[in-house]
Amino acid sequence: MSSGCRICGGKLHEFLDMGKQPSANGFIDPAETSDEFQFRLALGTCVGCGMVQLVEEVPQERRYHENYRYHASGSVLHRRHFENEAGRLLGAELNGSDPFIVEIGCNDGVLLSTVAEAGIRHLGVDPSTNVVELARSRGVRAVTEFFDAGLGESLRDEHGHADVIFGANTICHIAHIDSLFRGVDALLAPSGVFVFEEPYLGTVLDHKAFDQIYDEHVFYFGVASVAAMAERFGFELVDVERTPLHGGEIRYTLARRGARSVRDSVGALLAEEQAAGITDPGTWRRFGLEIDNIREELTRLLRRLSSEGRRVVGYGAPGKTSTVTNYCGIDSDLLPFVCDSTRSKQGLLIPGSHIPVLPPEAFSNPYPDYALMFAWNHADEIMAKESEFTASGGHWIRYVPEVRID
Ligand code: JHZ
Ligand code: ZN
Repeated sequence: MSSGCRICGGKLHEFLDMGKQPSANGFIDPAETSDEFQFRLALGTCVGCGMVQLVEEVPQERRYHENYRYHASGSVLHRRHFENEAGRLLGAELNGSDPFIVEIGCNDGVLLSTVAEAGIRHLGVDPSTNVVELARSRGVRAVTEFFDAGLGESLRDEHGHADVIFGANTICHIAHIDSLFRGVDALLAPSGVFVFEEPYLGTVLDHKAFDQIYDEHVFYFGVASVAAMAERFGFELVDVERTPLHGGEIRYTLARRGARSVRDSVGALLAEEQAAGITDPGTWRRFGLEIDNIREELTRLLRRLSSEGRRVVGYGAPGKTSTVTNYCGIDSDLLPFVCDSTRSKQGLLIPGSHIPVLPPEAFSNPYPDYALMFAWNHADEIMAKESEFTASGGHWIRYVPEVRID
């Protein structure tokens, strides 16, 4: 059972139970499928501060370790996005004398490699050794650690204050949020900014992106809940901006309370959230019914295609694939394999559903009749790369925001 809100201790109102699920990036060896770890994937809203969060959680050591499978540089879209983001920070924030940026969850150095090239003092912090090694090979200075209060203090003692603390698809993964903010408080310069971009609750709702719900995403940030969280820990949400990755995220900029003026963007998005009823229990009850429908339609479609003798395979093995296949009960009978360009996922099985992950070459050898697009947030890049598939009569299947054949 949950012990309440991780931010304010308030009671969690549970609104969605997606059943027993594995850790989404816990790809497994075909020889080691017994005794697979599972937890109950359920979401609740805090009645005190409004933060949507997992009811139960998976220990962080199980999620981040020497074999973290997600490599942030795996798409052109991501590389360009973080190059631009680094450029923006270099121009707007890292322009004083001897500036310093710390990235929490630097992964393979997708952002910091640009900062390193510019010769700016930086430090990546990431608990997963394998991705830290990749970052180092790109000239990034990085340490293998979980960020918390103690680390924030020791980094300040060793390197001095940071002008920017950055995180992308990381801050919502950190359950010990109080310790995280104490670390940020210790490390951040008085006029510095804490910037993070993360999956957006509003996008989950609009796109019915139920596959963004998995163990790594402990929190489902919204503008109102992040503003409340910032305030609780002595900060202020001063700017928000929509960014395009993962179907639509928000970049939050926090400063120490009163240190910067609050941009109009904050009020504007808050108003949008209110109009959308993002915190209303009824909204999420409907969401639960809608995703039940997606599950029914998708499995019905896959069963029909299978009974008609059509070949269907999956494209992409993002963390999302685990939620979709396990929630919908899709196994290797319905989907013999998925292909993915990440070498360290190939040869392994999707956790829970045990669908094999093969290299992209398997896709064209020969092309299937239909391909289920799991990496839908990279659809433009993938469909352009695989244009031969549709040219030769193949069809893409989408499942968010609705089941559809293209
Ligand atoms: P992608 C990530 O989740 C990880 P995931 C993390 N947990 C998080 O918080 C969220 O983002 C927000 C493959 N691919 O980016 C590579 C191809 O095969 O949607 C990846 O395995 N061919 C930190 O896992 C997957 O698709 C291609 O051409 O949902 C995409 O994973 C391309 C472009 C990608 O992240
Ligand atoms: Zn709370």
